Amino acid sequence: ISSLRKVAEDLKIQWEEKVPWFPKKTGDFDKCHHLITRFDPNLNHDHPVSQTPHLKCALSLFGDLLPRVEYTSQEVSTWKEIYRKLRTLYPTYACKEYLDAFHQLEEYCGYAEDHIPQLQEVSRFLKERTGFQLRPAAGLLSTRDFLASLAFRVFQSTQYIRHSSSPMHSPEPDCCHELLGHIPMLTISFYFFCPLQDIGLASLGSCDTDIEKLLYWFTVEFGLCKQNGTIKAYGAGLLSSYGELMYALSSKPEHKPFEPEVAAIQPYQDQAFQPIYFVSESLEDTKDKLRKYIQKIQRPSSVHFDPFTCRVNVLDSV
Ligand code: NLE
Ligand code: FE2
Repeated sequence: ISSLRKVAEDLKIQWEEKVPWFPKKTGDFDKCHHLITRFDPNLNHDHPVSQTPHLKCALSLFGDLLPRVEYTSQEVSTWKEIYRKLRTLYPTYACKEYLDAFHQLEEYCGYAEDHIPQLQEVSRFLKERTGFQLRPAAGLLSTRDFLASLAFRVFQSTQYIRHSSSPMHSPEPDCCHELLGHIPMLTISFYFFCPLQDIGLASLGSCDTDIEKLLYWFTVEFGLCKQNGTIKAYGAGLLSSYGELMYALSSKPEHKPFEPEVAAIQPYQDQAFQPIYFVSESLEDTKDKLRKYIQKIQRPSSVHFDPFTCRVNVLDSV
């Protein structure tokens, strides 16, 4: 028996050496907030941060403890400008599901041009709708850390707002991007929450190259789809940037049919507008293709999310 135990232990060690560490429970997120710093806010005026992020101390907090931010009147006016402009564009450019969700948020979740919704109120609303929860993030996270949280139905969200000098587009996430781009789609359970959690689960323990192929960028962030014969946006990176939203739906960029294998290897342009966008036949088509593609991915082990304990169980770890 002891030699069997030794073999099991050796196998476990081998597996742990091969498979990158990943969180098994929400408490592990304290190890999942590696920031990517591409722009130094003090040197680069395009940086979306207009104030020092004050969130470091709050990172492990959840539920009713999400920090409130007192936005300055300058910040609220940046929000107002973006909100007003996007609101007039959505009926023409956003997919129908987004539009319905956005109206619901205005009605029930405090979305308004004079008020930047707090993560706390939004998280509570989301939890009721799709079981997703928010967690504050201090900046752009590594793809690995960001996707890992999706496996737990946790969406890591920035809280600061972009600089007032660049309202039309920000190269990195800020609260306009999270609140206007992501949150409406996160309330639509039927379309998005399942594939999104699947992407998260597929990322756990995967190597860096596989993580980059999980199709996150050209669907969740920059996806377009057909609706009643016209092309509409469902990607959050577009729905939060009035500059890129109009550009993406103009004749300037290239539009390609959404094929997961092609979209997965298309490099994502992280500082300016994308030269190529992928258009699916419908939102339903995005969802189906995404799920099939994710299911085919070979994983080092199979993982399962237990909604009662909010833990990820590793089923066959050798
Ligand atoms: N370009 C987006 C915006 O301006 O809101 C942010 C993209 C973050 C990946
Ligand atoms: Fe995003």
